[in-house]
Amino acid sequence: MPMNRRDFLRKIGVGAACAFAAATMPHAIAATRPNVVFIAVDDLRPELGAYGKTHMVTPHMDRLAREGRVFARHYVPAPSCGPSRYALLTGMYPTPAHPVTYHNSAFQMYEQSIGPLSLQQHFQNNGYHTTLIGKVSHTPDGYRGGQNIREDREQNPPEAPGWNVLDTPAGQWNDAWSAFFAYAFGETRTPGESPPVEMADVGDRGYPDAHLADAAIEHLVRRSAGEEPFFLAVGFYKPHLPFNAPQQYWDLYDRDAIDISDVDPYVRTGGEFFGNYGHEARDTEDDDYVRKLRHGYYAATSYVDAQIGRVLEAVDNLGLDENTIVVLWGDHGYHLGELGYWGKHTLHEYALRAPLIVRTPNMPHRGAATDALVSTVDIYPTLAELCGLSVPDHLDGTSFAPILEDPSAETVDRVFGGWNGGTQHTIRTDQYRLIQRNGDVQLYDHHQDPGERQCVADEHPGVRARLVEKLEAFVGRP
Ligand SMILES: [Ca+2]
Repeated sequence: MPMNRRDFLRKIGVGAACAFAAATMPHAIAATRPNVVFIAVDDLRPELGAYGKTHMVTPHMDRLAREGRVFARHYVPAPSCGPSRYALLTGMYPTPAHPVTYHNSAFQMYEQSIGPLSLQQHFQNNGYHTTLIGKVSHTPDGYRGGQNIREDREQNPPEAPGWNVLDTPAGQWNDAWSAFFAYAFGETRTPGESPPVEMADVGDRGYPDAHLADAAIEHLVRRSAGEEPFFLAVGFYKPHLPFNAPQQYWDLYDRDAIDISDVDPYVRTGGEFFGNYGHEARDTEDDDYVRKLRHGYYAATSYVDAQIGRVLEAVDNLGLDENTIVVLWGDHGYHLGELGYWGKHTLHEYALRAPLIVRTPNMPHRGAATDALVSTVDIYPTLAELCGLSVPDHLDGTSFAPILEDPSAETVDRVFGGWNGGTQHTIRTDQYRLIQRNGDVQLYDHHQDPGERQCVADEHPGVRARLVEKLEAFVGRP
């Protein structure tokens, strides 16, 4: 139930004098350009109520979907945090000409001073106040070392330029990397030993994402009283490994009812999943253990959903919703055992398809999803267009603003992806996915086989040749 601004400020403990000042100067009226609240979620599959997955308890993302536009076919350009987020913030596909961009070290392009004008820099240059909270670029606080220790910041500048403020609380975990791999009670991961899931009887602030939401709300209060339009990016950590969440979110699911029929238990691959965590000497041929792993992922998803809900509630209760664009973005998908893989580092649909939900003020056809193909590189030009900024020349993407007006519109007919230092590439069209890897070509027909279980490259030589040509033109571009 929405409340008025003054009551909301009182509820969250903003003092009366400050509340009065803020209440008399609502930003939504002062600004002519829309604000942007960008919410990044780490390793979030499109396994949400909003994506038709009714077994999931994700009421807040589902509400955003009802009020905005769900992109059912949004693809990331690389199946890992660093390159995907680099593509987001530069509006550029990773490129073989700079293979570092196909690794988690992508942000080193800025260290080498060859990174282009970043999304947030473009907004900053156009009078926006820009804030980073949490994992928006690759490290969990946006600083190169990811340490979030004030004394280190001279040695560790931001990974990417253009933030007025970086403000990531680390809570009882003391530094951002420890918070990123948090276990309850201030504990953090011991690589190769800590379990991949944890259920602790703690409140929401027993894990870091609630602290990130607190910081985001605090900044929304502050910015809503300011004169400038703002670009606030908050990057939540869950459901990234370890799949940890307070018990109340585990209790939302009946483990025995969790469907694992699409898990292929006969292979156990996934370097991050099996290399960085201890697995109780049990393996993924054990159905109970597989259900426990999925249960953890679902609990962590519902936990982050609740924190996202708190941020959305603040946007609305502060009266910002009438002049604020909200974007919810997943940095890539995830295999939870499908195709015999646990993790994200493949070029399959499971790894490259990720959530994207956009809500704009005055959006027509609210709640209508779109099947149009879009890529993460399209977000930069879209936000620039919506906010009346110029569209820089270096961008690879195409604005999908027309799809926000009309969910049946289409803006591109193909999207691309790559991985592993630029040695593997993929092209996705309306019907097909083609993957090229070490001279091997795989082709999947999504009209027949949405799970990409049956390679049909030999059955469709014409399609194969046409897509290889398009893909090689993409890979070979300057
Ligand atoms: Ca990620």
